[in-house]
Amino acid sequence: MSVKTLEMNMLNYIDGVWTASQTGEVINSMNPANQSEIVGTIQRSSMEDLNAAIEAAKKALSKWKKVSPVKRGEFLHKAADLFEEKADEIAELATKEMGKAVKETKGEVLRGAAILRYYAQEGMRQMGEVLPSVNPDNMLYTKRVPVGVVGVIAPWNFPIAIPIWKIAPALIYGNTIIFKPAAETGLTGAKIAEVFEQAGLPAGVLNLVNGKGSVIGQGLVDHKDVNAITFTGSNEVGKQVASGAVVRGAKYQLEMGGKNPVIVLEDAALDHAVELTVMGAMKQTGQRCTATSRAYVHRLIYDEFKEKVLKKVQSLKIGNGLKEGTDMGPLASKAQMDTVLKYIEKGKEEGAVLLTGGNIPAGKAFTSGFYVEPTVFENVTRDMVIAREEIFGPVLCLIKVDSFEEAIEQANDTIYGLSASLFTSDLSKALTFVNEIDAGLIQINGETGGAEPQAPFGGMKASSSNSREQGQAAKEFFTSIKTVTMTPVCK
Ligand code: UN1
Repeated sequence: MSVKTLEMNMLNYIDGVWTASQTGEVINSMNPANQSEIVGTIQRSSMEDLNAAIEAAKKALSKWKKVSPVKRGEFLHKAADLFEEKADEIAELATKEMGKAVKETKGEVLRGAAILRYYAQEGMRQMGEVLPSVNPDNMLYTKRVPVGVVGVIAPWNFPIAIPIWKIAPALIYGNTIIFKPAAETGLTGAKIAEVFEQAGLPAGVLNLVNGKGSVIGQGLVDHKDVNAITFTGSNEVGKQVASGAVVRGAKYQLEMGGKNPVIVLEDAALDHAVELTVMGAMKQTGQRCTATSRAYVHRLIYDEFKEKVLKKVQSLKIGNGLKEGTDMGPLASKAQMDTVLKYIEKGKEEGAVLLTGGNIPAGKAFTSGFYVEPTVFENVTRDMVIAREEIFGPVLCLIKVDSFEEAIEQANDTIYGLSASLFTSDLSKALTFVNEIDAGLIQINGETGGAEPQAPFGGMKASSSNSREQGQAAKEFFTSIKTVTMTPVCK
């Protein structure tokens, strides 16, 4: 197979300068829709590169934290304008790097712009509070200050929106950043850094390095001058980030896996529930920590729901994400495809019934990429691996239940607690669900995925480090509080 390299070679961005890595080595970014295409190259950063980036961020901090938050907001607005202008170009690049449909990557760029605008305005809002003191003459107040140098470790599944939802609050609250995108989407990561450069961000405020999580990510976690680490990725890596950060007393924030359930009751608007369950499971080829993974469906409507789900799933158009009309692109990498196929085999082995999908789709166009059919299982029991582990692929499990109570009990029987949906028209059941379900993100008649910039995002149990991102919640992570007491004394 002849391999075609597109002309894109992105460098590291350190202290306002685009530089080649001291290793002299690059990493190829492959197109998962077409293995014969190298999208471009990124740098394999060395520890020296990383140290230089951290040094630059440390040096830039003393000035950046003194810039008025209102002024910092102007940089964010400018970056938002640029992301909107370049939405098509960046979306196309991200789709080439990780495969999802271009309507989704474009949605991400626009979401990124919305996040930037939200945090730009944040620069005009409260950064502390005045409190009453035991001494009525005292001035007792809090002042929020930056945590300092922040390491941003971002995943490949949302290569634009997730970096921005970490970078935007970090910037507005006065921190400086070392950004390490996932190696699979390093070119998109570099484009993000380029946009901030074009927005006029001072040198050293945002730095970019590339490489393996186990080397560069771990290096960031372990470095004495990195005050906080924000991470989105797997639970396995999240644990390493947390233990490294704890050892040296750094602040950390983890967003990790999910095994998100929907419950469909007999009084649900069925077509709506079908549509959102299928999209929740298959959008982005299931590569979302918020993806719908288990559907608990009331016995009375189970057969009808199943039939409609299968019809919808079988109508999904699989293909190159760049093509108009594609619903589901390839998985992001060979490793991801192998993992998903392994889970499908495991499901069959353990006795779940495969209703549709389960294979690499037939045809040359598909074998040259990392495609897997949208897959639905039934007769899935709670002890099966496919009911317990996060698959991160287009696999949905249908589970018949006798009651709402049984559905909640089974839905909660997981180590995860990110998102959960209930489809019903019964208000009291909706209220019970909100009280009883163990999830940080709850939807009534909505899809398990999705997030709005102004609302806290994150999970319970093993899905997060009990922290939340976005909205006002981001302030907790990206600032530290000084409590100030001013006592008047008469001379
Ligand atoms: C969404 O569902 O739109 O990695 C956001 C993830 C999550 C973000 C999901 N941290 O899939």
